[in-house]
Amino acid sequence: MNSKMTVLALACVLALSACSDNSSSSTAPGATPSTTASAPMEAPAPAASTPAASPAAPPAATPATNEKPTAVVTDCATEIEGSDAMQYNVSSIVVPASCKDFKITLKHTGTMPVSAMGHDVVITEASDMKAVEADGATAGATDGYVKPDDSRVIAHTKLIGGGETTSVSFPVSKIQGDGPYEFFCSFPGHAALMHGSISVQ
Ligand SMILES: [Cu+2]
Repeated sequence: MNSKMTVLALACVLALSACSDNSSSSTAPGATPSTTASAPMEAPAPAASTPAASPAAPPAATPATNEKPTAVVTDCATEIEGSDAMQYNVSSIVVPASCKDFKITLKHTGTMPVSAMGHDVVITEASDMKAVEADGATAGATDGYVKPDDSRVIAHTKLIGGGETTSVSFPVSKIQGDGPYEFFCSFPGHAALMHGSISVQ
Protein backbone atom coordinates (compact mmCIF):
# COMPACT_ATOMS: atom_id res chain seq x y z
CA MET A 1 0.00 0.00 0.00
CA ASN A 2 2.60 2.52 1.13
CA SER A 3 4.96 1.74 -1.68
CA LYS A 4 2.13 2.10 -4.15
CA MET A 5 1.29 5.52 -2.71
CA THR A 6 4.92 6.53 -2.94
CA VAL A 7 5.03 5.52 -6.57
CA LEU A 8 1.90 7.54 -7.28
CA ALA A 9 3.29 10.57 -5.49
CA LEU A 10 6.54 10.26 -7.36
CA ALA A 11 4.67 9.99 -10.64
CA CYS A 12 2.78 13.21 -9.82
CA VAL A 13 5.98 15.04 -9.02
CA LEU A 14 7.54 13.84 -12.23
CA ALA A 15 4.45 14.88 -14.18
CA LEU A 16 4.45 18.35 -12.57
CA SER A 17 8.09 18.95 -13.24
CA ALA A 18 7.62 17.75 -16.77
CA CYS A 19 4.75 20.21 -17.22
CA SER A 20 6.72 23.15 -15.83
CA ASP A 21 9.63 22.23 -18.01
CA ASN A 22 7.38 22.14 -21.01
CA SER A 23 5.72 25.46 -20.19
CA SER A 24 9.00 27.21 -19.56
CA SER A 25 10.51 25.88 -22.72
CA SER A 26 7.38 26.74 -24.69
CA THR A 27 7.49 30.31 -23.40
CA ALA A 28 10.98 30.67 -24.74
CA PRO A 29 10.50 33.44 -27.27
CA GLY A 30 13.00 33.28 -30.03
CA ALA A 31 13.80 30.05 -31.75
CA THR A 32 17.38 30.46 -30.83
CA PRO A 33 19.33 27.32 -31.52
CA SER A 34 21.24 27.56 -28.25
CA THR A 35 18.13 26.99 -26.02
CA THR A 36 17.35 23.60 -27.49
CA ALA A 37 19.93 22.03 -25.22
CA SER A 38 17.95 22.85 -22.07
CA ALA A 39 14.63 21.43 -23.27
CA PRO A 40 14.74 17.66 -22.83
CA MET A 41 15.31 16.50 -19.30
CA GLU A 42 15.43 12.84 -18.55
CA ALA A 43 12.04 11.49 -19.52
CA PRO A 44 9.90 10.16 -16.67
CA ALA A 45 9.66 6.42 -17.06
CA PRO A 46 6.00 5.43 -17.32
CA ALA A 47 7.01 1.81 -17.18
CA ALA A 48 7.70 2.23 -13.47
CA SER A 49 3.99 2.68 -12.83
CA THR A 50 3.09 -0.86 -13.81
CA PRO A 51 1.56 -2.46 -10.72
CA ALA A 52 3.63 -5.07 -9.01
CA ALA A 53 0.55 -6.83 -7.69
CA SER A 54 -0.03 -10.17 -9.34
CA PRO A 55 -2.64 -12.85 -8.72
CA ALA A 56 -1.79 -15.39 -6.07
CA ALA A 57 0.99 -17.53 -7.41
CA PRO A 58 0.45 -21.27 -7.31
CA PRO A 59 2.64 -23.20 -4.89
CA ALA A 60 6.05 -24.03 -6.18
CA ALA A 61 6.23 -27.29 -8.04
CA THR A 62 6.85 -30.17 -5.71
CA PRO A 63 10.19 -31.87 -6.08
CA ALA A 64 10.14 -35.13 -7.95
CA THR A 65 11.68 -36.99 -5.09
CA ASN A 66 9.69 -37.86 -2.01
CA GLU A 67 12.78 -37.88 0.19
CA LYS A 68 12.51 -35.32 2.94
CA PRO A 69 14.36 -34.65 6.15
CA THR A 70 13.82 -36.32 9.48
CA ALA A 71 11.62 -34.36 11.84
CA VAL A 72 13.33 -32.14 14.38
CA VAL A 73 12.58 -33.45 17.87
CA THR A 74 12.82 -31.23 20.94
CA ASP A 75 11.69 -32.17 24.44
CA CYS A 76 9.87 -35.31 23.32
CA ALA A 77 7.85 -33.39 20.76
CA THR A 78 7.99 -32.44 17.13
CA GLU A 79 6.14 -30.16 14.77
CA ILE A 80 5.64 -31.24 11.20
CA GLU A 81 3.88 -29.50 8.34
CA GLY A 82 1.31 -30.42 5.74
CA SER A 83 0.90 -28.28 2.63
CA ASP A 84 -1.58 -27.48 -0.12
CA ALA A 85 0.74 -29.53 -2.35
CA MET A 86 -0.36 -32.65 -0.45
CA GLN A 87 3.00 -33.12 1.24
CA TYR A 88 4.45 -33.43 4.69
CA ASN A 89 7.74 -31.64 5.15
CA VAL A 90 9.42 -34.69 6.67
CA SER A 91 9.61 -38.35 5.73
CA SER A 92 10.58 -39.78 9.09
CA ILE A 93 10.21 -39.19 12.82
CA VAL A 94 12.68 -40.65 15.29
CA VAL A 95 11.41 -40.68 18.86
CA PRO A 96 14.04 -40.74 21.61
CA ALA A 97 13.73 -43.87 23.71
CA SER A 98 14.15 -41.72 26.82
CA CYS A 99 10.72 -40.18 26.21
CA LYS A 100 7.72 -41.55 28.09
CA ASP A 101 5.20 -39.74 25.94
CA PHE A 102 5.64 -38.11 22.58
CA LYS A 103 3.74 -35.20 21.08
CA ILE A 104 3.28 -34.59 17.38
CA THR A 105 1.99 -31.22 16.26
CA LEU A 106 0.74 -30.88 12.72
CA LYS A 107 0.67 -27.45 11.15
CA HIS A 108 -1.22 -27.03 7.87
CA THR A 109 0.78 -24.37 6.06
CA GLY A 110 -1.64 -24.08 3.15
CA THR A 111 -4.83 -22.12 2.65
CA MET A 112 -7.16 -24.74 1.20
CA PRO A 113 -10.18 -25.80 3.27
CA VAL A 114 -10.29 -29.04 5.19
CA SER A 115 -12.90 -30.39 2.77
CA ALA A 116 -10.52 -30.11 -0.17
CA MET A 117 -7.05 -30.52 1.35
CA GLY A 118 -7.55 -31.83 4.86
CA HIS A 119 -4.56 -33.31 6.64
CA ASP A 120 -4.06 -35.32 9.77
CA VAL A 121 -1.46 -37.62 11.28
CA VAL A 122 -2.41 -41.23 11.88
CA ILE A 123 0.04 -43.74 13.35
CA THR A 124 -0.28 -47.46 12.75
CA GLU A 125 1.91 -50.44 12.12
CA ALA A 126 3.11 -50.17 8.54
CA SER A 127 1.27 -53.37 7.65
CA ASP A 128 -2.03 -51.85 8.82
CA MET A 129 -1.71 -48.57 6.96
CA LYS A 130 -3.57 -49.48 3.78
CA ALA A 131 -6.51 -51.09 5.55
CA VAL A 132 -6.81 -48.29 8.09
CA GLU A 133 -6.72 -45.78 5.28
CA ALA A 134 -9.46 -47.62 3.39
CA ASP A 135 -11.68 -47.94 6.46
CA GLY A 136 -11.08 -44.28 7.22
CA ALA A 137 -12.26 -43.31 3.76
CA THR A 138 -15.40 -45.37 4.34
CA ALA A 139 -15.95 -43.71 7.72
CA GLY A 140 -15.99 -40.38 5.91
CA ALA A 141 -15.31 -36.74 6.60
CA THR A 142 -17.47 -36.50 9.73
CA ASP A 143 -15.12 -38.92 11.45
CA GLY A 144 -12.06 -37.21 10.02
CA TYR A 145 -11.43 -40.21 7.77
CA VAL A 146 -10.49 -42.36 10.76
CA LYS A 147 -12.78 -45.23 11.68
CA PRO A 148 -14.00 -44.66 15.25
CA ASP A 149 -12.41 -46.91 17.88
CA ASP A 150 -10.11 -48.53 15.33
CA SER A 151 -7.82 -50.66 17.49
CA ARG A 152 -5.14 -50.60 14.79
CA VAL A 153 -4.82 -46.83 15.17
CA ILE A 154 -2.09 -46.10 17.72
CA ALA A 155 -2.68 -42.35 17.71
CA HIS A 156 -4.17 -39.74 15.43
CA THR A 157 -4.77 -36.02 15.27
CA LYS A 158 -7.95 -34.47 14.04
CA LEU A 159 -8.29 -33.48 10.40
CA ILE A 160 -7.40 -29.84 9.76
CA GLY A 161 -7.47 -27.35 6.91
CA GLY A 162 -5.16 -24.56 5.80
CA GLY A 163 -3.84 -22.32 8.55
CA GLU A 164 -4.83 -24.71 11.33
CA THR A 165 -2.70 -26.59 13.84
CA THR A 166 -3.46 -29.72 15.81
CA SER A 167 -1.52 -32.12 17.97
CA VAL A 168 -1.66 -35.52 19.60
CA SER A 169 0.31 -37.16 22.41
CA PHE A 170 0.75 -40.88 22.95
CA PRO A 171 2.84 -43.23 25.08
CA VAL A 172 6.12 -44.08 23.37
CA SER A 173 5.68 -47.68 24.52
CA LYS A 174 2.94 -48.03 21.90
CA ILE A 175 5.49 -47.84 19.10
CA GLN A 176 8.12 -49.99 20.76
CA GLY A 177 6.77 -53.29 19.49
CA ASP A 178 8.00 -55.16 16.46
CA GLY A 179 6.80 -52.50 14.02
CA PRO A 180 7.76 -50.99 11.74
CA TYR A 181 5.41 -48.07 12.27
CA GLU A 182 4.19 -45.43 9.88
CA PHE A 183 2.54 -42.05 10.16
CA PHE A 184 0.28 -40.97 7.34
CA CYS A 185 -2.58 -38.69 6.31
CA SER A 186 -5.93 -40.46 6.14
CA PHE A 187 -7.62 -37.95 3.83
CA PRO A 188 -8.63 -40.11 0.85
CA GLY A 189 -5.78 -40.38 -1.63
CA HIS A 190 -3.23 -38.52 0.47
CA ALA A 191 -1.33 -41.38 2.06
CA ALA A 192 0.35 -42.27 -1.21
CA LEU A 193 2.37 -39.07 -0.88
CA MET A 194 1.82 -38.24 2.77
CA HIS A 195 3.44 -40.96 4.82
CA GLY A 196 6.67 -41.65 6.62
CA SER A 197 8.31 -43.87 9.16
CA ILE A 198 8.18 -43.36 12.90
CA SER A 199 10.56 -45.28 15.11
CA VAL A 200 12.11 -45.23 18.57
CA GLN A 201 15.86 -45.00 19.10
CU1 LIG B 1 -3.70 -34.91 3.77
